[in-house]
Amino acid sequence: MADQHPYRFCFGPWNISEGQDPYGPTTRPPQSFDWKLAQLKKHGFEAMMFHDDDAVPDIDSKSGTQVRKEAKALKKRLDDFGIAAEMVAPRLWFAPQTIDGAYTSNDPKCRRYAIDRSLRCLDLAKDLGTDLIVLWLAREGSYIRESKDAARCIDYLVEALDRMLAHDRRIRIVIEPKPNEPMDHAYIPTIGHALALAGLTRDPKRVGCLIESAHAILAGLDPADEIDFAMRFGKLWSLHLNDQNGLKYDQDRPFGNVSLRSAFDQVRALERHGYGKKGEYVCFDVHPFRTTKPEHWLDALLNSRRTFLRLVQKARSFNEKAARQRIENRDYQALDQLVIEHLLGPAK
Ligand code: XUL
Ligand code: MN
Repeated sequence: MADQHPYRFCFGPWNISEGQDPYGPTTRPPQSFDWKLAQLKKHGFEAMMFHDDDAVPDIDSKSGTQVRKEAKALKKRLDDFGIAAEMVAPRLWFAPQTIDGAYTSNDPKCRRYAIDRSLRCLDLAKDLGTDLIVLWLAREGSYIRESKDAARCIDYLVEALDRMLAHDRRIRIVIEPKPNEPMDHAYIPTIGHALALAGLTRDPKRVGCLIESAHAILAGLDPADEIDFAMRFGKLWSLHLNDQNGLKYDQDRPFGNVSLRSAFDQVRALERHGYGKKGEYVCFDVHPFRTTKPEHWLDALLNSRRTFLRLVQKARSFNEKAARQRIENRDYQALDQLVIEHLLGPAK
């Protein structure tokens, strides 16, 4: 069993969302960034994740000097709160230039925009004191298979990653795969794809991955197996825990609330490999239900952390010897029930 070590937790300002969905408007009033930061601190989270424009709103319309000034002011505010910036992610799915993809757009001007914006994001990360860049490749894929050359798109992705790796020799890039939504099919749907792409870059050592539980489930994969796979390569540098009820839209539900057993398996995999020992954070990429009242706004995050910590206890108290015996006896029926009884706890 891994040493007892405290996990450190993190979320992003978008996880205190206002309830909007494609069919209806917000259901909670907007809150300021300062309020969100204060909530994060008050509830004992130690870091915040940022999209580049969470950190500097309207970043595209601002000069380099202005972005720098705002980044430094934000860094000071974070320092005052004793909160770290876990990562910065370029939001490459909002701007008109990314309608047909960002790095893989068919239009060279749009591809240039995506790379330029990413390089600015690297400078911003430096000012915020983090070396971690997250790439969720939202629009890198296709709706219409014949509209793009998928092999050439891999070359475009490598070119973009290479430009970033050359721009700042200190940064590390993590790819967050997701198989669909907004695209019909994404070019980098799984951790296997992400690590294969990393291998084509100029410095594979600085390209790793981030697993989001819901994204793995949407790809028809087991998130715990994805964790084991990434950690076998020493490549799991960040994590978005949440849950997902089947193959639907991306739900970002609280961790463990759909499949407690899958959440247990994810925690067990993290424990087995010592996730967090090199400073990695456990981030929750969860959204409150649309029905959530403002006074319960933080509950999706707090419940996810509570479930996570309870499952750490469950992983540490799992009867590994009994499990091994059942494995040796090829009695997986009994192993199956051992897990269930352990999760259920003692009968009253
Ligand atoms: C999208 C998603 C993003 C990334 C950050 O599904 O998970 O919030 O985590 O860009
Ligand atoms: Mn995510």
